[in-house]
Amino acid sequence: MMKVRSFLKFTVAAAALAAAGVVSAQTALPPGYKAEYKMSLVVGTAFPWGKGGEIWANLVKERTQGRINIKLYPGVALVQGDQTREFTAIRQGVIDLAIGSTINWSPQIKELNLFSLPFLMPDYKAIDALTQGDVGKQVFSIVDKAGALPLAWGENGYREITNSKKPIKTPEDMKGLKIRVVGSPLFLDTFTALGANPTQMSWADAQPALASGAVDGQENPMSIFTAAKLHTVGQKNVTMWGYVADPLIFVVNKEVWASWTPADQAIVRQAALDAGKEQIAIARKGLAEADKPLLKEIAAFGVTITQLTPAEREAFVKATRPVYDKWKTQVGAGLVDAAEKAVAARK
Ligand code: X2X
Repeated sequence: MMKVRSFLKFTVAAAALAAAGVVSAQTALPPGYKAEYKMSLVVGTAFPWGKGGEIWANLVKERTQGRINIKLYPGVALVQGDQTREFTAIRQGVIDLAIGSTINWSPQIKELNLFSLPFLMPDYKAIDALTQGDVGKQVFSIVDKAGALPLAWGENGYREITNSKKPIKTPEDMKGLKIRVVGSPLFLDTFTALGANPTQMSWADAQPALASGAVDGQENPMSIFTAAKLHTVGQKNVTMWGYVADPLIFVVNKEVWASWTPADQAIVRQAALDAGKEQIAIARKGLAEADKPLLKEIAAFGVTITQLTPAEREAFVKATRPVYDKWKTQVGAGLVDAAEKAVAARK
């Protein structure tokens, strides 16, 4: 009786562990594998970005039968919320995998500022022309040399300007507005050129700063705006200017990568490509369609959405052109030339 009961207990416990994907009852982990790998993300699964992490982790777990078990760490928790230190932590192995914004890794990889050059990419086809073409390959080789293995592209999105004070239609409307920006100095230059008063802070600090009125505005993709409910922290004015878009890059720490069998490496790579494709579609949902249904949802929260005419937009392009020219040299004129050509040739 005792024997049967303890056997039952054991099988129930083993089945529970296997179901949880913690241990596979049949297959022990290959030598050198960790029981759990840490994936860093800035935002959680309520956002398209975090959703991409969840999709990638789930595909990997399924396709490796649980040999590679990835846990999500949103809020860049592994670097105490400081998103500008994420890339260094990946390289050092504090983070095993990540889906990171090109903006957040720009302090370590200056070429990633490419995507933050104001008004380089006028539409989604322009982003694709860069990431899915030769420029994307060049950027991946730069990221690789900088110390992490890039596997696939994702997308945060077009970063639109929002504020609590008034609708922005001209650069003059930005005079004196306190705008929270992310951690690349290029953003300080862009907003200074527009007459605003930019202040750099992490995403974690940005939300309370908006809520208290310490800053008037910020810039982020509309999918971040809705998931973070920025209309509840005073952001009642949105201007769709599409000045920059930040792609996301799926990466793995190099030592972790080397510890996996070639078959598992292939699975992780393919899962990143599949998840990236799906993640980009989620990020563009409601914005890539001609009638942009997401904007109607946002307007329903009492938010004023300003669309610029081409002439109005041109005034912002002109005002930021000196910043573009300065940063073209910093990024590397060759890479920017290649990007400009790819954008001009987009289909
Ligand atoms: O901090 C931001 O604005 C965010 C969430 O978009 C990034 O991580 C680049």
